[in-house]
Amino acid sequence: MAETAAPPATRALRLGVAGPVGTGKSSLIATLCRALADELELGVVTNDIYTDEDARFLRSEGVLDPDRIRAVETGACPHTAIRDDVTPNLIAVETLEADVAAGGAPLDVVLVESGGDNLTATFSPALVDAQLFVLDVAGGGDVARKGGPGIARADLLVVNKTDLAPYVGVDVERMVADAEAARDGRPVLALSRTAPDAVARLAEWVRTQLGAHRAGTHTPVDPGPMAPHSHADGTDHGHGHGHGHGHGHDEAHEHPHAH
Ligand SMILES: Nc1nc2c(ncn2[C@@H]2O[C@H](COP(=O)(O)OP(=O)(O)OP(=O)(O)O)[C@@H](O)[C@H]2O)c(=O)[nH]1
Ligand SMILES: [Mg+2]
Repeated sequence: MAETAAPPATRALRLGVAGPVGTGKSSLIATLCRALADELELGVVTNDIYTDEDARFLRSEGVLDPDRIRAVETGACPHTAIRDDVTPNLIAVETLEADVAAGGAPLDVVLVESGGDNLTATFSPALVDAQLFVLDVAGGGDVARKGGPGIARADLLVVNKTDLAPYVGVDVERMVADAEAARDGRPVLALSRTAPDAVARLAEWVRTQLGAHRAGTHTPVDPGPMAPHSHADGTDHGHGHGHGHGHGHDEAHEHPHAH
C-alpha cells in the first residue's frame, strides 16, 4: 500500500492497548474516548480472534461514531496480528484514517486493541507509535513481578480495576511498586474507571504522547518480541522449544527470540 506523502507526525498517533484476557482493555478505551472525545478526533481498531465482540461493545457504549470503530478478525493467535503480520491491522488503521479525513477533520489518535493474550504479546512498532499494557488486580498481586516484554517495556503499564483490590486481597501500592521495579523507571498507572483522578492521569498521558508525536520528538520503542511458547493445540511459536503458557518460569520471558 502506498504511503501518503505527508510526514509521519501529521498522521494520527497510533496507540496500542495490549494485555491478558479480560483485564479491561475495551473498557479503558471506552473510558479514554469519553474523556477525550470533546477535544480530540478519535478512532478505534479492535482485534478479536473469532468475532467483532470488542467493536460491538464499544459501539454499544456510544462513545464514538460507530463508523470510527473498526474490527479486525485475526483468526489466529492475537499476537500474530499485532506483531508478526500487521498488514490487516495497518490496512484497517489507514482506511479508517482516510475515511475520517475525507469527511472533514482528520483523526488525532487511533487506539488499537489487541486480542486478549497472555503476558508476552506486544505490538510491533510498525503498527503503533506507543503502547499500553494492561494488567488488573483480579489477576493477582504477583503478576507484575512475572515480567515479560509488555510489563517491562511498554510505554505505560496500567494496573487496572483498583476498585476491586479490597475484594481480591491485593495491595495496590505493593503491586505498583513491584511493577515499577520491573520497569526501570518507566511509568505505571493505577487505574479504575470509577476513579476520576486516575482517568485524568491516563488522558494526560495520551495528550503528552500526542504532543511528542506531533513535535516529532517521539520515537517508537519496541518492547521486544514475545518469548517462545506453545499452545494447547500443539502449535509452537518460537524455535520449536516452546514452553506452556502461564507457568512460573520467569526467565523464559526474557529470551529475545524473533520468529
Ligand atoms: N470493577 C471494575 N471492573 C472493570 C473495570 N474495567 C473493566 N472492568 C470489567 O472487566 C471485565 C472485562 O473488561 P473488558 O474491557 O471487556 O476487558 P478486555 O481486556 O477488553 O477483555 P478481552 O478483550 O476479552 O481480552 C468487564 O466485565 C468489565 O466491566 C474497572 O475499572 N473496575
Ligand atoms: Mg476487549
